[in-house]
Amino acid sequence: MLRRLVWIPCWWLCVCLSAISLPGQQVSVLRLEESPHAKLRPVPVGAFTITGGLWAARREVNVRASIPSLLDELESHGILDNFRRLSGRKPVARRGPLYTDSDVYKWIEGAAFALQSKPDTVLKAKVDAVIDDIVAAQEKSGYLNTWYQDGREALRWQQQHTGHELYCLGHLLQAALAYQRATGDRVLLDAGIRFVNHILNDVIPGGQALYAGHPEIEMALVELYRAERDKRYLDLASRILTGEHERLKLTESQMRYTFSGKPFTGRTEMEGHAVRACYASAGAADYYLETGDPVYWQTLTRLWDDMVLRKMYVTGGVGSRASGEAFGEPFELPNAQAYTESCAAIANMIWSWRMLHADPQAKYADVIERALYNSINSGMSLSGTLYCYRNPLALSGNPKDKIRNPWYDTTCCPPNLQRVFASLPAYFYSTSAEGLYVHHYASGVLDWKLQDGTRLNVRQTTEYPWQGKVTLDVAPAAATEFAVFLRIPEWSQGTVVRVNGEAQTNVRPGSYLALRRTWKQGDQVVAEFDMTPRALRANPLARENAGSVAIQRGPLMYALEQPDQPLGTRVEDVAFSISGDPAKDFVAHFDSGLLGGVTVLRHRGIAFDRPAAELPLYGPIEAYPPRNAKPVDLTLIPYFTFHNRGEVAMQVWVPAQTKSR
Ligand code: FUB
Ligand code: ZN
Repeated sequence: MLRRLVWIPCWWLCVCLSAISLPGQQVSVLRLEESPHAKLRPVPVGAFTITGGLWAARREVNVRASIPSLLDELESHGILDNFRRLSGRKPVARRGPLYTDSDVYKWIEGAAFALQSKPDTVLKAKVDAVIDDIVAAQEKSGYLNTWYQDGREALRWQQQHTGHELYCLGHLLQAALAYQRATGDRVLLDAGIRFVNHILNDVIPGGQALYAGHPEIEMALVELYRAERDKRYLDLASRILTGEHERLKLTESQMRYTFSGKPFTGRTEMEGHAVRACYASAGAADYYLETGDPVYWQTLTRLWDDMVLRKMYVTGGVGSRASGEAFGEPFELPNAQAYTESCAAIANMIWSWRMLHADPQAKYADVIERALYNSINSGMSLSGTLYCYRNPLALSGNPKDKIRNPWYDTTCCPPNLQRVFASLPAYFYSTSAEGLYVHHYASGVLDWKLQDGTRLNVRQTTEYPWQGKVTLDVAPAAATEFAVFLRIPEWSQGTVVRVNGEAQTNVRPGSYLALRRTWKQGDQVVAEFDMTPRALRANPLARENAGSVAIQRGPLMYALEQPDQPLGTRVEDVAFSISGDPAKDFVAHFDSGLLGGVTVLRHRGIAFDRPAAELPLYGPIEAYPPRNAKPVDLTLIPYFTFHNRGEVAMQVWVPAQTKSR
């Protein structure tokens, strides 16, 4: 036997080893290998190992604390029992709103991405048990939804405006694909396909029109099409994106709010429920990546511009209005009242990610970075067990503003945050026919291949986002000519890039710098991004921000939070004092003992002697004499860490006075 083994040729060993490597190391979050209109292909989650820094810490907390504790919450709130009840495993009443199945699916998806990075038998066993409960609840027909089974059959497909049937199915499919890619196990995927086939074979032929009252299914169906190469799934996505409003008699306001029901290509502005609108747009972008329909692209770019130029917060959050969790009018961007649901920032990110793969422009990655580091990052506490549903840009410190909680009756955000953190390595690099795109920066090792099959190892070493220096050791298996496209963030106004010590030209903020050469082992790129803090103003039409500035350093937005200020100084009674030299105005200092280790900004500002709260609500001009001000040393923390020390006052936009020089 031993003698026989010795004869196994090396190439055969390689084939065997690649066959037993995990599927998650081969397929990304989006499988764009055969998508005709994708200019980029993302790398698999397992191809990039983040080894240190901010994201390594956040991802570790996600796996160690967040994913297990949310499973406990889903259990204790009866959300898993909703499945067991249908299979007869547990005789209990159904609990929670009608879309709770989706939260279980998103939890599975997050766990699946974690398994794509690192096999974990304990976690896998938990997921397998949950999947077993889910599949046991599925009807023979393929239908699967714990709200509309066992008593509500007659209501199926009759309440699509609010019913979330397709939404839950979409999350089921995404979870199933991620789990199949992590483990090779198709049990959940086959259950999802049975449900889709039931719609195709029974529901539609039965005369039922379809309507995504909450978009999500579109993305999932396109990804299912990519995985299974069954054109019916792409066509079903098209049917939903086109809408069947005449047959369903939907009202205009229903279609505006849900961003569904009528042709996507007729849309001209981001409106209605923010998560719905961005999920629909992400699904439409997926559809474009497969079809190249130019009208879809025109619509997508118009909508994306509407969001980014007029309706997005400086934190990357979207959806200003609590009423309807909706987009507001252009420039309607209140700070304390900002709704900015975590899911909406995530939806912005996943939509922008699809746009980037259709058209590799740095502006899409810049928006992803803004949302990821700020409005998404804030959504999960440093402990990993508390979550923001809303991510406002100002808080008064009122104890009733308990913005971080372990559980919400509508618990969409926690598992959504988990799946983003767990899948994050996939968002750092993509390949193109020309080479490698580097979108984001974190210490870690990429072990992947160029599109011509050349193995490629890239080691990033950096303290980003605390420091601006990034070193990339680029090592293809053999010397190969290709381009490394390095994203120069729009905020980095003075970037220096060197390749093997040689300074590069044409380094423009907000673009990809193409470094074309024959790359070989030992080659090194060093980028020095400009981390000078920037005082940002807002468009005058964003009226609440008039006279104020928000401070950004690198990708991070900063905030004043009460505990960091000198005793007796209230954040609502201070102003920044801007000299015009931001490096001197805001001095960066890494504080390893604060909030898990963050770079703070120190600023010599001014504090007003008379609290604004004591001034009259209204009065003649004379009632508001200039307040006396004295210098005060203020400290700003990264926005994403707000409220990790209780319900305290916090502010991103701060009044600014210009110092005469
Ligand atoms: O409707 C399901 C989820 O609940 C939405 O995505 C969130 O915005 C919340 O409304
Ligand atoms: Zn949410």
